Parts: sequence; C-alpha cells; structure tokens
Amino acid sequence: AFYYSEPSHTFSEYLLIPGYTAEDCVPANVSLRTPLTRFRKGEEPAISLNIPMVSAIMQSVSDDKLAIALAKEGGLSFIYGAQSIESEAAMVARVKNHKAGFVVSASNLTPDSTLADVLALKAKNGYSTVAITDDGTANGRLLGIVSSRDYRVSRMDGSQKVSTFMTPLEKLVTAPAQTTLKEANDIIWEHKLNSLPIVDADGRLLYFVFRKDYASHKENPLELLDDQKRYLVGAGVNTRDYQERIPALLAAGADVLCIDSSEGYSCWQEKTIAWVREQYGDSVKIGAGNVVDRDGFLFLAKAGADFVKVGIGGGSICITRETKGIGRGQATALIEVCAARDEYYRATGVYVPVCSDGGIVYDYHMTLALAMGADFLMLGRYFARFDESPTAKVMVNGVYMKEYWGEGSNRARNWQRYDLGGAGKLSFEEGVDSFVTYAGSLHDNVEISLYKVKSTMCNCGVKTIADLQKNARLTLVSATSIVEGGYHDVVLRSGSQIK
Ligand code: MZP
Repeated sequence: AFYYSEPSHTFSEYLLIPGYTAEDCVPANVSLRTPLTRFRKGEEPAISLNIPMVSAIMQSVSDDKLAIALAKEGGLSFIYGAQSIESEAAMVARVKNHKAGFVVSASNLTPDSTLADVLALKAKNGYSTVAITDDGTANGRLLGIVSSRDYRVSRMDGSQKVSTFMTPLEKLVTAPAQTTLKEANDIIWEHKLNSLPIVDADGRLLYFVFRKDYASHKENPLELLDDQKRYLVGAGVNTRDYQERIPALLAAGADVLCIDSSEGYSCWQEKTIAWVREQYGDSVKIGAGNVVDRDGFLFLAKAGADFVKVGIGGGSICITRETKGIGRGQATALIEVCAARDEYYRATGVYVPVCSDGGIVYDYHMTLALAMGADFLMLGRYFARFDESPTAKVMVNGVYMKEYWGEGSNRARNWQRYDLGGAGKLSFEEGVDSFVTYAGSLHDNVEISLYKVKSTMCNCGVKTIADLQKNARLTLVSATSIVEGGYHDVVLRSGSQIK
C-alpha cells in the first residue's frame, strides 16, 4: 500500500493572511464572475457565472423554485436527477420558461445611479438595454430606459413638448407616474403603441417608454429583455439511463449537465462523457466527478469533462467515510486537484474549472475554497435552509427547521449515484435524514455571504477570483489557535447571538 506522508486537512484548519489593500480595493469593485465550463487559452468559456455558487444535485435542495431564485443572483442550480426523466425535464422547462423580465437588469439601478453605473452593469451582463426603477426592481416605478444605441437616458423633463406626437392628444394613451415597469410593458403591447408617455397627476409629461423602431430606438427594450434573458439552469444525470435522460433534458432547455456520483474516477463516467461527445460534439456541456486527487482529475479532464467536482465524504449529511472508509479532507483534496488543473492547463492550453463540492459550513469557508483554487462551489446544506428549497419547514423544539436529507439516505434512495454496476438498488445507506436551521430567503443570505467573501478578498488585496487564486497566502492553524479564533475568555451577555 501507498501511505501519504501528510494528514489530509479541511477548511477550518486554514486561515488567510491579509495582503496590501489599495484604495480602490473595496467590495463594490470586486467581481465574482467565474468560468463554469472548459475553455482554451485566450478564449472565453461558453458558460460563466456571475457568482461562484451552484446548488447541490439533491432532492432536498435543487428544484425549479430554488433554481430560479439562485439564477436571479447570478448562480446556477443543478436540478436533481433522482426523479423520473419526465419530471426532471419539466423542472428544467419551468426554469427556462420563467420570464426573467427586468428584475435582473433593473437591480441596483435607482435614481441615484450614475451613467457610469448603468454602463458598468450593461457591460458586465451584456444587456443591450436596462431599465431604471425607483427601487431597483421590476415592481418599482419606472423612471427611465437606457438603450445601447446611444447610451442616452430617455427620461425627459417637463420642457419636452408633447407635440412631438402625431396622435391627437385626446386619443393619447398615457400612464400615471406610479406605473410599474411590467405594467408599462403590458400597456404598450395591449394598445400597440410606439411609445407610452408617463404623466403626473396634472397631466405633465415625465418621460416616455419607447417600443420598437420609435425615434432612435431600433430595438424594443422590453421585448428584447423578456426574449433573450432566460435563466441558466443545469441538470444532474447518472451513468445508467443517460441515453434517454440527456436528450429529454436538452430538449427542455438545460444549459449544462453534471454527472452525479459519489465517486467519479470510473469507467462509467468516461463512457457517459464519450457518448455525449459522439452524439453532440462539444456543443453539450457536461461536468463530472467527484474526485479527490490528481489522478482522478486528469482522468476526467482527458475524458472530456467540462468541469470537475471535488469532494468525497465531506458533505454535511454524508456518512460515506464511516460506512466505506473512503474520502479525503476537503481542503487537501481541493488543493491537489487545483494543482492538477493548472498542470493540465500548462500542458494543453485547456482550462477545466474545478468545483468544490460539500463541506462548506461557514461563509469564510467559501473564500478559503476559492483561494485554494476552486472556480465555484457546490452547496447543499447552505441552500436547504432557505424559503426556496423544496422541503418542509417544521418547528422542532421551538425553532424553525427545514428538512434536509442526503442522496444516499434511505429517504432519497438515489441508487444510481452510488451504483458500481450491480444491484440496481441502494444496498446500504451513505447519507442521513436530518434538519437544518431555517434561515430565511435565498437572496438575503446570498447577499450577506458574498459580501463577506468580497470583504475578505479586499483584505487580501484582490478584486477577482483569479487573483485570489494566484495571490492568496494560506496558513495551517494549530488546534490551540483555532480556539483563539472564536470568542474566548469572556462570558456572553444574555441575548447576544453568534451567527
Ligand atoms: P453540504 O453542502 O451539505 O455539506 O454537501 C452537499 C454535497 O454532499 C452534495 O453536493 C453531494 O456531493 C454530497 N452528498 C449528497 N448526498 C450525500 C449522501 O447522502 C452526499 N451521502 O454525500
């Protein structure tokens, strides 16, 4: 047998050492954009995420509701595969058919936004048109439209003349100042208008909402964003029924697939990827895993995986290490796999993104995982706690909890995830059925978690994930200094809470 000379470590055993923070290194300037799928040197990945978070391929985590909520934040869900092909495809279709509308484009754009803010948002997301509402959401009052043609804010002040209209004034359709963006859109289409004047209580013109071909606007901004902005969604597949499941998921609109398995260094994954390449070439994106070492990564990268997932036995609901004795500390596994990814990139010019899957407990673990080289993170427990996850919210001992169970539990019976080519059933459990403390809405929690990530990145003097991976300095901490890291030698006042 071969013995590793070092023990394997996990996230809580590491800390980041701060670096120099320059004046412009503030959370607002940090970009968390990250590649999801493989790309060649000098090229852009086919799919990138605006935040480095994907939700776990689990029945208790990723249905269409959570997928929409996470996509709105700029992340992506992998709809769980342990269900019939028809119902998984239906979930994918529901995400794709959900109208993204203006919520995404209008976010953060309020009357206080500067033109530079508008242009930055447009450039970052590739929008050709954005709307400005009074509260930055689609239900807020519409204040103006910025088109890509001339970057001109079409908001008009009272000095603009209504006589520019050809329509007799008495036939003019107008809308009041409190009109929402969505209502304005509906009115334009109902009356087949070229433009909709928004007026105040005295009939004074405040601004116009334009439609196609009107004035300098060659595009209809409203139509353009409802048609083009569809949410990204992924879907889990297995190495058993993939020949039937994959075509159905693609027909439903899945943007990316992921082979869901507890252990991915296998001929089964190689065969599944080979079949995808034979059928679809590179046009279909498929990730693979999970692995915990260099050999496993290189095997899947050479097999053609679009990304590789890392992690065995570290998931919060996972008992694989106890039942089978396989696995590795998540930090050590991740560090070795990311080194293999960089080695593969140097040798081939092909970058295969790495996903750290499972074991994220504190928000700072996210930053550590990214610093150790992860391109994005897969989280189960984290998302299971939110309103949008598919499971029941229950009261346990006076505290609200959400149900959360592992794919290898008797409740999930996802035998395909653990199958090594045999029984066609879950022979023994590798996961538990549990509760997690209810935490509120996905949006509120993701916002706070990522603000922490961005703040830590600023402490380290970096504004991108790529720079964090390159420049981070990490230190192992002794067991004694872990105690020092929490509050200590004080008595908490009653009522104070540690989160
Ligand atoms: P966590 O975010 O809850 O710590 O971990 C989620 C990950 O645990 C999943 O993405 C998956 O890789 C893994 N998982 C899911 N079910 C089981 C199980 O039943 C499991 N053993 O290990």
